[in-house]
Amino acid sequence: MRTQVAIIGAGPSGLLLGQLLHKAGIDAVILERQTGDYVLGRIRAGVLEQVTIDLLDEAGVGQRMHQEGLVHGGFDMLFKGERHRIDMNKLTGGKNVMVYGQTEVTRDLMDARATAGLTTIYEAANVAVHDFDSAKPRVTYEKDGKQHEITCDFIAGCDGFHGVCRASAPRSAIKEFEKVYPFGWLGVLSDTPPVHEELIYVNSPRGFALCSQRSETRSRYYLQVPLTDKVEQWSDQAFWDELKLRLDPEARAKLVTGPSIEKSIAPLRSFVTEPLRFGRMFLAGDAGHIVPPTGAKGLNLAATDVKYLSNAIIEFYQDKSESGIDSYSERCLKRIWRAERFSWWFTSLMHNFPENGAIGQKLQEAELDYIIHSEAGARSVAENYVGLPLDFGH
Ligand code: RFL
Ligand code: PHB
Repeated sequence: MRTQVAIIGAGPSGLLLGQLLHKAGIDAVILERQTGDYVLGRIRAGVLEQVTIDLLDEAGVGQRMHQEGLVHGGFDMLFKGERHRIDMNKLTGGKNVMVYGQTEVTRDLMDARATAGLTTIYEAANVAVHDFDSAKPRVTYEKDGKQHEITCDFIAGCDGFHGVCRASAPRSAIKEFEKVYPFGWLGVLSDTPPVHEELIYVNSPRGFALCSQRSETRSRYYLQVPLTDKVEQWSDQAFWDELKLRLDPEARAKLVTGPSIEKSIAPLRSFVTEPLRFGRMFLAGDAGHIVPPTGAKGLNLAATDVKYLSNAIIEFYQDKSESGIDSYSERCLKRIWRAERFSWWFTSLMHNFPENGAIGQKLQEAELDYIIHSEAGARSVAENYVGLPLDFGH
């Protein structure tokens, strides 16, 4: 088989790239290790920045998001038992975020791809990338017990943190920066009304908690837990009991509990690969970087990587120019490091680090107190949370 761009991974990065290239008349094939249902079953991100919303519109898949997504102009920070609102909309001159699940974004992109009759090969085993140092890269894979080969002009590594593309880059050409946090997030999805109309980020001496949502009838909650905890140890009752202990009295009284429809533990990590280009192979999304989820930046960063990458590839074919692909890595990394910085900072501010002792908790509370009382402090949080403009710093 021959295509212009072989995309590895049918998560949000790969699907969005496929859609943007299709809109520009560029042919792409997507190879995915899992089934479509498996990809849709992964409950992950919930908050979209304006740049992501705009991109989904540009890709022609924004209709349901605008109907069903919830626009949020602020969120609460809870510390020392009291809640304080960060009015993002006011602090950023009118910017908001949209609460719309990654599952729904993925579903919309999958539907658009199916409607356009585009090729996604699910359950592709042993995907391997070859010759990306030349002008004729190849991808091989197995499907139904047979070996297949795709020749292409470019390979897009949209295959997440555990993918094959980054792992295939020459070790001498790659630099990796990593920080692993000493805790994880235990997440529960439940068909119960959210405890509050906006998100609540909680700093408590018992550990971080987050009250999020997917709709007016579906809630998503998270608890900071030790990395050694196993999800089987956490009954629904134990989860709700612990969440209540981390909330303020009003939220505790209002919280509606119910059976979990999904429960999982995710480790927290900051990770960046440099560069993001290896000849004719590019990394985008979680394949190139990971942020801890506290700042809600992972999916949004994936979307901006894909915007830069699709622009670069379109420029290559339409204008016969390599300047976009030459600057891809550097442009992306600037935005990535800004989001890494914010996500690491917000994670450090909100979580309990037992090794920092009682003074660690006091210093966090003093910083939170400063943020809510200083317009400059609150604005800094707000402008990062809604997402820095694409041309920031230029
Ligand atoms: P994905 O979603 O991991 O998709 C990669 C795809 O590649 C496939 N794959 C392969 N296919 C073929 N051959 C191989 N060898 C392959 N290896 C892997 C995989 O099966 C998969 O389908 O990466 P992508 O597309 O870059 O998307 C990134 C986002 O998923 C991720 O950044 C976000 O979910 C992060 N995140 C959040 N981001 C936000 O912007 N806002 C949030 O509110 C937010 N909350 C979260 C999050 C991530 C979380 N977890 C579980 C890590 C909350 C959580 C709990
Ligand atoms: C979510 O709803 O899954 C979510 C929201 C905000 C975050 C992380 C996750 O910061």
